[in-house]
Amino acid sequence: MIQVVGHTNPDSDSICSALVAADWLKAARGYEAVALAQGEVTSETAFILEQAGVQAPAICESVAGQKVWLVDYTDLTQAPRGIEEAEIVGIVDHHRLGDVTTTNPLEAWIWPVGCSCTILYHLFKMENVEITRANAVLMLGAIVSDTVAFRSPTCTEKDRVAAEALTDIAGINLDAFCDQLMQVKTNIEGLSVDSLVDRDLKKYPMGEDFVVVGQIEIASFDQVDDKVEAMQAELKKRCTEEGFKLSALMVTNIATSVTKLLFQGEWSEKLAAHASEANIVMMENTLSRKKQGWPWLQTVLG
Ligand SMILES: [Mn+2]
Repeated sequence: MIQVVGHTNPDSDSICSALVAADWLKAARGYEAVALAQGEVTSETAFILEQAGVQAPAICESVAGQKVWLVDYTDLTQAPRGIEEAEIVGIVDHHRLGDVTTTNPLEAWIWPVGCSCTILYHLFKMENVEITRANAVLMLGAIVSDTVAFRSPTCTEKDRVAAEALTDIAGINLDAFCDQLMQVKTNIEGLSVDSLVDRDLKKYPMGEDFVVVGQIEIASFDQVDDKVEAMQAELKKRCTEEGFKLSALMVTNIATSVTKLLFQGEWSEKLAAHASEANIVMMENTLSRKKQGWPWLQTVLG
């Protein structure tokens, strides 16, 4: 049995890719496979699952001694417990190559596209496997989410081709679906500050040290004005309690493509020259952590 599992603090792509990849492994390869998640789904993912009529994957406890297929990451810091004693048999991902290593040859599909589900769509095509409506909705939802409705600089022609074909199979109105999904994505009402910081928090190794960078997407900065102070306090707490050299949160306004980067920690001084006010950098035309936020931080922290 192959355990197909996405990254920690799972986003929609991580969940949808795990579900779809498990189906692809069964249909295209005849393997036994099961999708797992490293945490509860967000309300955005719940919306996509509901549209698809699919249940959320079970929570992954430990993968020690198991065959594992990674979707949407290749960093050990984002992998489940027991990964050192697991056999990684495959990868579908669209991030920079991380630090996983394997003992046996593996199947690795890593493309510089906007979404892991885009790669999966092309794998279904490659193997001539029929795409069900449920899987089409899951893949489309992940693509719309990851590319911020095709507006992110991470979005490629391959994502657009996949989304167009999947829209036909899903039989839905793409514009309406994008609007609905963006609304759920940017709705942070009733969410606690620590859950917002955790929501999409990623841990990156830098030499011997670690930094964490989270991201939340909103439709207007008014939504967070009264939360910034508490968010900064929460970021500071992460540094003192967990020893991170920097903890940062990209607060991204998807309506204007402006990101407010909040940051705390010992390495804050490296960012001070770029700050518009204490512990805040304003980043124009910035939607993507992978392609914009994190590369910029790496250079400045480097
Ligand atoms: Mn992704």
